[in-house]
Amino acid sequence: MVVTRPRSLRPPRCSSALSTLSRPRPAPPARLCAPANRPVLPAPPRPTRGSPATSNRSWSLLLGRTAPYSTAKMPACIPIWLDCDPGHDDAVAILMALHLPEIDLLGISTVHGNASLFNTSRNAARCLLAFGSSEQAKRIPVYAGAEKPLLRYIRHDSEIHGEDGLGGVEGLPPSDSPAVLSKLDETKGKNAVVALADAARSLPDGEQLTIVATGSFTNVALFVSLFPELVRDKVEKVVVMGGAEGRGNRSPTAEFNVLCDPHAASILLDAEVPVVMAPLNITHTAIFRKDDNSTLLVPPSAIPDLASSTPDATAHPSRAHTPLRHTLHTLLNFFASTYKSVFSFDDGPPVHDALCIAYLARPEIFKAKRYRVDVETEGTHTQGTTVVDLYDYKKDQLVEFKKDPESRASWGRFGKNVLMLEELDVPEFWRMFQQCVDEADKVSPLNSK
Ligand SMILES: [Ca+2]
Repeated sequence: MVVTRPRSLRPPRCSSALSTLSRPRPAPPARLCAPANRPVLPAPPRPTRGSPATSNRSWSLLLGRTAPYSTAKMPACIPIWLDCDPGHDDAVAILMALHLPEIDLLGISTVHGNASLFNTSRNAARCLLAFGSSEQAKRIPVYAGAEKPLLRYIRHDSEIHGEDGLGGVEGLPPSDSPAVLSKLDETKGKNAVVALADAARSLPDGEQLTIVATGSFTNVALFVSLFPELVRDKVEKVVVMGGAEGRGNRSPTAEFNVLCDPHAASILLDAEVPVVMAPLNITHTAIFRKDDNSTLLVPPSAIPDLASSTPDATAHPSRAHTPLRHTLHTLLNFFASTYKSVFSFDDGPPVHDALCIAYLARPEIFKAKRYRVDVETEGTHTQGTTVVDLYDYKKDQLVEFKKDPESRASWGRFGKNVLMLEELDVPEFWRMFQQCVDEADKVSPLNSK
């Protein structure tokens, strides 16, 4: 077999290295971020890890200024496909995928997981319609994918996400609203996995799709099985929320997304494509705390105005500044309540899935390391566990990795197959989130009611 070596892949890093995949994107052809809902401007300044952060206000000012249109300075944009099971943290991922200037969201597919496919599909449409601009709501398709795992019995997580997957969230369009049903009708009867393949195939020569998977991995496993040539030629990498090293959240040792369909996870991890994994170990550090909630309710940029009219607003922001912020407040606080009651997370909920989007936009705020990871598909007590080879016990089996750690094959069955995200600059992550809310505030239809 001829193994192509993507020029985009660098050699694997060793301990405490920044992402091996945080490399400059291929220059031509440049995909330029110019969605219709936002001005085309140079990217905001990015503080390096440990440097003073850019405030929300300075970001807003930068984006709000008028600058001469300059294609030379426009940031390259990452074309992504989001496969998800909304889900409160999926909803945050959708919000950030819509509003981070580095991301170009081409499409959304849904999968069983946090709730039934019926509900996750409707929830994806609800989030798109509520958080995006009218142009994005019209342009970005939502496809319903697999409604059950490859082999296992189906399971959902109403204890954490409510019966419909977005329990406790106020202000979203109802699941049976004409807008939601009309959005889903656009793709009714069409296959989500084929749509994903079409999206990859439609990219210009030299450009590759990044797949983000934040639910069960059934759709993605079917995709890599059905379209290996596209995986090789037109997919840059797959970024997933899932797995863990040494812990679980829906069994003593298994993370929910992997546990829902461990066979699918195994198929994905053995595919010859780079997989970046955000495991519980890092997502549990991205906690939405009280201070984050205060900034969500009333953005710092609004406080000077509020302070002159309502003196208590800065000290006790009890009301959301916009309807969109109220919706996000109810979303994250329902999630906080279930994480507190089920997992005793007293400080707030972790927004697992959103880390995948943040990684693509700002890989420099993460630390990562490449490992061999396998999935326990049959264990009596450990089904769904991700087995992370921290100390290279399997190195003699990794013949493709030893042969050429830059090859696609080195990420497959006989390679170090996962770049594991291990550390995150958490304050910077939350600043990114707040910046996305600032941007969503400008276009969300929730704010025009
Ligand atoms: Ca999810």
